[in-house]
Amino acid sequence: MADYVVGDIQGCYRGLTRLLEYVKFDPSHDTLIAVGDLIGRGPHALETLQYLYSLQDSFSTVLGNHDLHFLAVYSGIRKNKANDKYDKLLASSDVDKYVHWLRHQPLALTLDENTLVCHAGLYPQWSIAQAQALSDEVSANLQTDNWQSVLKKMYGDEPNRWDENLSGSKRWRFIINAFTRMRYMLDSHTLEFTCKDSPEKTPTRFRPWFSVKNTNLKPNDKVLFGHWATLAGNTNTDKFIALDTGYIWQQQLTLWKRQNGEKYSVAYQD
Ligand SMILES: [Mn+2]
Repeated sequence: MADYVVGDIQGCYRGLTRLLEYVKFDPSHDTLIAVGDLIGRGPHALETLQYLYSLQDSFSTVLGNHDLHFLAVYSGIRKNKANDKYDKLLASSDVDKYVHWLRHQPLALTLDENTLVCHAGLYPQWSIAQAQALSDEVSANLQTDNWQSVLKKMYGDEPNRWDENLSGSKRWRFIINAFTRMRYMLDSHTLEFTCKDSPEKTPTRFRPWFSVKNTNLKPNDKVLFGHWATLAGNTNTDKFIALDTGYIWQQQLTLWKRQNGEKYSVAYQD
C-alpha cells in the first residue's frame, strides 16, 4: 500500500508509464495523486486521460492551468493551438466524458489535515483549511450546468491580491490564479505572473511564494505542488515539495512517496 504524488505529466504518457513501472505502482493496492497539468503540450493527451480515468478510485488529481485551458478550448472560449496537442483528444468520441470528469476535479486536495496538494502552490495568507474551502467554492461553480461561465471569466492577472471581500468572477479568478499560475510574489501578498525562471536567476524583489512566511501554516503542514519546472524540485525546505521537474522540457518526471517522503524520477526519453 503506497500513495504516490506525481508531478506535471502534460500528456507524456510514456514517461508516466515508465515512472509507474519503476516504482512498481499497483492500482489494486496503491493510489496515484497528480498535481495537475495532466495534459498540455505533450504528445499523448488522449492516452494519458484514458489511463488515469481507468484507475478510477485509485487516482485523484487537482487541476492545473493547462487542464483548465483545455476545458476552455473544448468550450470554444479559447482557440485550439497545435502546440497544446489537444487535437486527438478533442476528436475522440470520449471527449465529453473526459471534460465532465476534469471539471469535477478540485483545485486543492487535502490528503490529511496537514498535507495539501495543489498545482502552483498555497497563497501565503491561506491556511490549508481555508485553501480547501476556496477551492470548493470554485469547484461548486465548475460542477453546475453553468460551468463555462467560470472559464470565460478566468483569464487575466487582476486582482493580484487576495481580499476576503472579493466576489463573483474576481474572486474565482484570484483563487484560480493562485492555485494554478502562481510562482513569484512582488511583496508578501501580490501575485506576479511574468517571471518563470529559477530564484537564482531572478531579481530578489521577486519572492517565490514558498519563501513568504505563512503565519497560518502549522509546524507539520506540507504542500505538494508542481507547475514550476525551473525549480527542478528545489525549495530548500521539506515543507513545500516541488514535483514539476520538467519532463515536458526533456528533463525528468518525478513522484513522491507519502510513506517515506522520498522522491523517485525517470529521465526523459523520446
Ligand atoms: Mn502549470
